[in-house]
Amino acid sequence: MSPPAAIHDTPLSTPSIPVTKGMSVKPVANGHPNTVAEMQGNWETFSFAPIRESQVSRAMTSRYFTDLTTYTESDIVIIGAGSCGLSTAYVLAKTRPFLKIAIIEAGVAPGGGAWLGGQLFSAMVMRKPADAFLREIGVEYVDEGDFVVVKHAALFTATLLSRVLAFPNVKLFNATCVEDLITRPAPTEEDPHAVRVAGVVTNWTLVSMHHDDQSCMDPNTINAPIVVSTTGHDGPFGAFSAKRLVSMQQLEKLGGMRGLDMRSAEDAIVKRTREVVKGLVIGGMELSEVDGANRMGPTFGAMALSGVKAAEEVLKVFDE
Ligand code: 48N
Repeated sequence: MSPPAAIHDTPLSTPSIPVTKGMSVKPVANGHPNTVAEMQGNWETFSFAPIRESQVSRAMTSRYFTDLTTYTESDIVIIGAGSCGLSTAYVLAKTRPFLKIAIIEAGVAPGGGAWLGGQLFSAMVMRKPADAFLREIGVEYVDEGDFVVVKHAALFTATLLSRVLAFPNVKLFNATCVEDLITRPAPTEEDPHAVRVAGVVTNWTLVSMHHDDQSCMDPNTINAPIVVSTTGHDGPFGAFSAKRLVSMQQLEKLGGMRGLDMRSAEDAIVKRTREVVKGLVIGGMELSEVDGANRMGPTFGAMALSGVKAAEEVLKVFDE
């Protein structure tokens, strides 16, 4: 368990963006250039440093499997690297640099539905006070009064992704799918069959998509005392944990996302982000499938602030 909160809470108000001050450059044997400027105009003599294919393989696989071994016992697992999952990861990684945070993303490309603003238009709208999160991570916007506009949704998502990946206590496992939840019996007076979530069951996404046409391809596991599920409301894997809770009788039925109502949807999603069953916090648009909240359509402030709230719900568990 992590040391008491007081030791290392990092307030969000000081946007200390983790930027590498200039990478150390080990000298290469035959005096390669160290700057782009030195290369320009010298292409005749240009060549890359020597390499053997196995060096590349070892550089990738040694790191990946070290990470997999390190994070097989995580403090927190976040399912889904969309705008809500990444916002959750940012807040947790920044305020608790001692917690190991694993993000499991089914797509090769993280980011979920936040690469475009709506109907393939590029600008992204966030209603105030979500502009505070944009200032926190350092994304410029145009202030339109009650809302702000980021010139391209990819600027928000790429900036947030880069901030999250720069934290040393975060590991993103993309192209990896959560196929199930690890559970432990946690009977209550109301429900003797109640469980608590204690981690996730994973597989390569491409494997998950072919269980029907290949022989058994068993999964892997990651243990964690708390899981945050932000798998969105649609798509082939949408609302994964909400649906799984229903099929394991931990939720009676899906609430079913309601029609689009921007004014009610965003407040509801942020306010209701919570620990739905012990050990499992659900946020973002997946929550609309649990509670039957309305959808908000092409505005993303609730995703960022649901992530802020989800992080707060997680820290309650660590501060118990
Ligand atoms: O972007 P999404 O789908 O989900 P959120 O909640 O982060 O953001 C939702 C937002 O993009 C909207 O839908 C906007 C606001 N529109 C609302 C509206 O009314 O239409 O990201 C979910 C991520 C995706 O990247 C999926 O690939 C991933 O979760 N995912 C999974 N990753 C691993 N294992 C799984 N089982 C899984 N299921 C989904």
